[in-house]
Amino acid sequence: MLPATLQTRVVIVGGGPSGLLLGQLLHLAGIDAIVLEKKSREYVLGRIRAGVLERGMVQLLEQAGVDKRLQREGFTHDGTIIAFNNEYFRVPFSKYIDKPVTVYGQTEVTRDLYEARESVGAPTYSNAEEVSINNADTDTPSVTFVQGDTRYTINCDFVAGCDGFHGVSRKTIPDDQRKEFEKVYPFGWLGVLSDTPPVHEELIYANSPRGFALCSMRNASLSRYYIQCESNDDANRWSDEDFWRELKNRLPQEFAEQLVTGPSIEKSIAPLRSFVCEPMRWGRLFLCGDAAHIVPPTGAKGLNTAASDVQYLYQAFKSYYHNNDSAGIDNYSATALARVWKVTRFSWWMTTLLHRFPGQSDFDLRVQQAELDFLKQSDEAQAAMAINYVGLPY
Ligand code: RFL
Ligand code: PHB
Repeated sequence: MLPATLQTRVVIVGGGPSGLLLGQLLHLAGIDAIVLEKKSREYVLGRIRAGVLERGMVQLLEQAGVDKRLQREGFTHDGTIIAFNNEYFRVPFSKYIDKPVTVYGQTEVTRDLYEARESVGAPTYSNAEEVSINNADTDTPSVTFVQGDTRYTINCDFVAGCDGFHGVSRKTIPDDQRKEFEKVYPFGWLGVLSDTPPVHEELIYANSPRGFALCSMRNASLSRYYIQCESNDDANRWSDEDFWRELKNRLPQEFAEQLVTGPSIEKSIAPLRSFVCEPMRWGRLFLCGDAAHIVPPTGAKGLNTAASDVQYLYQAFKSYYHNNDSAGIDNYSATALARVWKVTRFSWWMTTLLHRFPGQSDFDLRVQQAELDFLKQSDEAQAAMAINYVGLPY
């Protein structure tokens, strides 16, 4: 194994959307950073995940200079449909807040960020193995990793842990110095991507007696649908035909009749959990995105919350390097967590409102129905949903 030593300001562990966005913003601010990604670029770009971007995230992508395709190809939505049994109503975001959301896939955001990073020649090491963060509680942290037959050591000022829920960053914080909060939901989401036009121009979140369903999209001819399933279900057990039948059974008849079906391009199951790690900083290591927190996808907050962390951390590094001011760094964890918990509450609320829970009593069902009725009738309840859905400010 050949040894090699590198030097940079910030090592970013993880080349998902948080790591790449932070890297691009730091690059534009003249702050050197190296991104380390465990997988290949093709693998990262093969993952189908989030599809709805808050205004704050779109502005951040604009700031990073990676919004051209998004502005061209993204769809602006200023409302969403909530369905219950065979009825539905619309929550018009624009009645309550002057901010829409943008429908544009995480896969495309990640592709745009990789291309931007490549075009400025910023260093990214893919297939980085055995990544280890060392001495993060001192003023001289370093990160080691293996790529091919070379073992690299990067000496740096700071480490940004953007390596997702299963990464090494969070686990680098000693057990007795972090507290983890977790709620696992007793179901998962079976998702299908299909080359078919979306059933409706806006998203449909449906609570039906057979469980939750969501109709989303990527563009005018690419749809993304989800249905609630058992946590331990296997996507291969579901034929396309079974999936479409089940989805139709969970939608109001008017939409079920309009649904265009076709072969699935991708089919996978995601577990649902809420998870928060406190604090989000240990010495010179800062956790960002899924490395620090997970939300259930109801409400589309995972990617967007990763983006708000990135914004706080980027501002903190900028103040530190440009103005010799470490207040942002010192306050990062508290500032990010204050927003993370509000988003955690909102995602938990939407999940609880729209899913059928195993063992749900008749009482629980009536309360759920009453809450949906209240949301349908109350401007105040819709306003609370709208301001959270389009994104709390940061
Ligand atoms: P990511 O996207 O997980 O990226 C982390 C990156 O770090 C790499 N990595 C390492 N790199 C170096 N060294 C190591 N030791 C490493 N260990 C891991 C990984 O390969 C990966 O490339 O986290 P990031 O950047 O914080 O972004 C967060 C978002 O990806 C996430 O919040 C959302 O995608 C969550 N999520 C969804 N959110 C939504 O809003 N709507 C959705 O429909 C939705 N679907 C999903 C999802 C997350 C899923 N996961 C994590 C299983 C569906 C799935 C399946
Ligand atoms: C998606 O399009 O993948 C999507 C949209 C909204 C959600 C979750 C996922 O709440």
